[in-house]
Amino acid sequence: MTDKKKGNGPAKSIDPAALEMLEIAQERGISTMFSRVDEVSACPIGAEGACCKVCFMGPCRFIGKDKEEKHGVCGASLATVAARNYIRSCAGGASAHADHGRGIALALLAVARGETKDYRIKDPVKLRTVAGYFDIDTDGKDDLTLAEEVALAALHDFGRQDGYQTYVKRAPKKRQELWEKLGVTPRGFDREVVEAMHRTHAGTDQDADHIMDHAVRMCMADGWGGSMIATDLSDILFGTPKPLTSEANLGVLKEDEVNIIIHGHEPVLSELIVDAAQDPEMVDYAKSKGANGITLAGICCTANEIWMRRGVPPAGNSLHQELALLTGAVELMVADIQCVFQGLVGVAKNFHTHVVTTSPKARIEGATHIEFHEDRALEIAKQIVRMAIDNFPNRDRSQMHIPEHKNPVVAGFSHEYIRYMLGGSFRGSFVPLNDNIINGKIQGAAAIVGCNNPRATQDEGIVNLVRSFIQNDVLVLVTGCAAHAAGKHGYLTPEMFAHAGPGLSEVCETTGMPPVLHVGSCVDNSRILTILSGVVETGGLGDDIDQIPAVGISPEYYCEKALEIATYCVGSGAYVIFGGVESPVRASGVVTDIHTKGWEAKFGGKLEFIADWQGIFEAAMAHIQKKREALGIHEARERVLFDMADRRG
Ligand code: MSK
Repeated sequence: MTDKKKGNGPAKSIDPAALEMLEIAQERGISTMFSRVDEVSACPIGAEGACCKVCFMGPCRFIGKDKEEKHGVCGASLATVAARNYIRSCAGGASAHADHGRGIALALLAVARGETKDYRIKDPVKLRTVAGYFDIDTDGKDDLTLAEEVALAALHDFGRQDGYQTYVKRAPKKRQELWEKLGVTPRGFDREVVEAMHRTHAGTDQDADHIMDHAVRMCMADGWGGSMIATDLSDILFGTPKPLTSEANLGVLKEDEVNIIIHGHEPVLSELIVDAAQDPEMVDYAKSKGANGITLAGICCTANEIWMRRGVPPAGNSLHQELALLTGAVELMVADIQCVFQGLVGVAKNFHTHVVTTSPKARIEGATHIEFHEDRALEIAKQIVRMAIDNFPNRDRSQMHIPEHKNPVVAGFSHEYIRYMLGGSFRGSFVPLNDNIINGKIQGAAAIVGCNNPRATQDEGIVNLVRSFIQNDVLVLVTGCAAHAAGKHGYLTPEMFAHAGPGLSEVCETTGMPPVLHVGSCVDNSRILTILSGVVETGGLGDDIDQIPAVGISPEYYCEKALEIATYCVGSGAYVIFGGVESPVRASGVVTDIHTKGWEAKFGGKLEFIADWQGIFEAAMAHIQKKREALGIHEARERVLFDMADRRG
C-alpha cells in the first residue's frame, strides 16, 4: 500500500480514523510513534540479534559476510549470542505476563481475606472448576474460603521449588509425555526465568540449542502457568466473558461527555473505574460541570478486559494511544502496566489531558501518579474519575476533533462460551467444531494475535489476513491488539458470516457462531491453548495439538511478550508465523534453523518470520492443508449412513 499524500513510502495505517488524526498531528507538528519511527532508524546489528551486551568486554558486534564464523572477545559464536538475545527477550515478555497473573492472584487473595470490600467473586462456578485443577477439595466450602485456597495454590505455582506447573496437566496427554521426554516440562515460573538469566550470564550456557530449549520451557511456564492463571482468576473475580455488543474505534469518544480512556493490561483497576464512572453520583457531578455524562473507552488489552466483560467500547489498539489524545477530547487517560508509552506525555502537553499512572511498578516522567491499592480500590477509582470530570471545563473546543469512524462489535468468546454456543447449556461441546473441520466445511483455524508496530502499516496485515482466512473457510480467533484491528474494521459481528466461504458461512449461520471470534487480551492466548486441548480431547483430529489444522499468527508484532507467546505456542505444538518486521535473530542461520527445523523436529511446531501478509497467508494455508492430509481429511467424502450391522462392525 502506498501513501498517495506523501509519495511512494508505505502508508502509516489503513484505518481512516488514524489517517485523519495523523493529518492533525502533522499540521500541528506533534510528534507521535508514527513520525518518530522515521526519525529513529533501527540499529541494523541489534535488529538481527548480532550484538552481544551480556558482559563489559564488549559489546561485541558481529558484522560482515563472514559474521557466522566470527567470535566475541570471550569466544562466543553468533549462534550463542543470538540465542541469548532471544531467551532474554522472552524472559522479559514472560515476566510481564506472569507478573500480571501474580497480581490477579494477590487481588483474589485480598478479596478472600476481606482486605478489600470493593470486589466480589463474580463466577463461583469457575472458582470451583479452577479449584479442581489445583486438586482442592470443594465440599462444604464457601466461596471465600475456596478463593483463598485457590489464590494461595496459584501463588505457590509461581515460586514452587519442586514439581511442575499445575496447569501442565490441562495439555493433551501425549504432549505432556513429549515434554517429559525432552526435559522441558515447566517448573515454577520464577525458577525458569531466574535460570534463563543465569544461563545467559557470560560464560555459562554456550550451546544455542540448549539455550533455546530452555526458552521453550520458560515460556511454557507462562503459557501453561502465569498467563493461564491470569485468565482463570480474572474470570473468577470479574466474570467469565460472554458475548457483549459494543462499538470500536476513536468515534466512540463523545463531544459532549467527559471522556476517560483506560489503558494498560490488568483488569483489577479498570473494573473499578467502570463502577466509579457508572455511579449516579459521579454522573451527576459530570453534569454539574456541563457534561452530558461520562464516556469510558479502552486502549490495548485493558480495553479487551472491560470490552468483553462490561461492554466498554474500545477506542483502539496500541498505535491509537497517542491518536486518542490528539482528539483534544480526552479529559484523562489512566494506565497501569505494559504497552503504555512515554510519548503519551508529550502529546498530552498540547491539550488539557491528564495522563495518570497507577501501578507501583510503572511510572512515567511528567505523568500524574495516583497509586492504586486494592484495599481502597473504589475510593481511588472515584478520585481518578472526579479528576477527569474537573478537567472537562478545561477542554478547548477549537482544538477538538473526534473522527466519526467506528464499527459495531461483538466480543467475549471465552472457551466456556464457545462450548456452550456449539453444544448447548447442558452439554457444552466442541463436537460440532471438530465435525465441521473433519467434513471440510471449516478447513482449519487461525489465531491472529498481538500488536501493532509503526514499522508496518497499521492493521494492514491483520485485516487482510482475517478477511482472506474467512473467505477460505478458516475460522479466525483474535486477541490483543489484533482483536481491536478486526473490530475497528468491522469483522467482529455475526453478520460477517455473509463474507465467509460457503462452508464456514453455513456453519456460522447454523450455529450462530461468528466467523471471527474475539477471545480476549494478550494473557487470554492461554484460552487458545485450552481450546486446542479441548479439540484434541473431543477427538477425530489426532491426539496432540501439532496434528490440528491450525496456525498462530502475529502479523504486526512489536514486543517481547509477543515473542514469548510464540515460543510457548511452538512448545505446545503450533505453527506460528510472525510478520510486519523480520526475525530479531535473523543474523544467525543456526538459531533460525532451531526456530524452524529444530523446533519442528522436537515439538511438531515451528516459528517463522514472513514480512508480508500474502506470504503469511500462503504459508498458513499450505500448513492447514498439510495437516488435513496427514489426518486423511483433505478430500471431501460422501456422508455414509450406518445401519446396525455397520455399527456392530
Ligand atoms: S496490548 S502486547 S501491543 S497486543 Fe496487550 Fe497490544 Fe501487543 Fe501490547
